[in-house]
Amino acid sequence: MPRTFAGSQEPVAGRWAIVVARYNETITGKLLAGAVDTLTTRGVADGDIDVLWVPGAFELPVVAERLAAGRRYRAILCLGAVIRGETTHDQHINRAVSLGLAESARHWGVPVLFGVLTCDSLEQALNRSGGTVGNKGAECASAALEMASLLAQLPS
Ligand code: INI
Repeated sequence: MPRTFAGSQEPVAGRWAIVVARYNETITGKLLAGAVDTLTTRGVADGDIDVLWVPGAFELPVVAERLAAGRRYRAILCLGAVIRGETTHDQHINRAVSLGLAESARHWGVPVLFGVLTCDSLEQALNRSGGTVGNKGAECASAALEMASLLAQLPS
């Protein structure tokens, strides 16, 4: 019989960080609300959640790295909304952010969640921040709970 490890939605004790970009705040505010609602609905206390605002998505990795290095959080949820414009600016942001967050997660062994919408239009972003296609912030919170629970079960 194989020994199986799987995380659950039951919150492990500890603190949770949400780093959120102010750029496109009408969208990121909804992602934040979705993330906080999911965490608290599953049983995380409000007081165990720290929210940190950064100017734009590009600034998410430096804060995530600092928090991960401090080892105070069960998971670090990073939320942003990058919407394609007339130039390739969005591609540079998306690449730097996705690689940066993945690097911090791997290096420190802490779940660093990629809750950044990478959309072609405002409409796509609205649909993914509580509209017709769900809420990326809520999805991130659910993934954070599962990963924290799984990592807590693994031998160190
Ligand atoms: N930041 C975002 O979070 N979303 C965007 O769509 C965006 N666009 O399109 O420019 C954006 N730019 C700002 C960027 O994240 C940095 O804050 C800025 O470049 C300073 O480093």
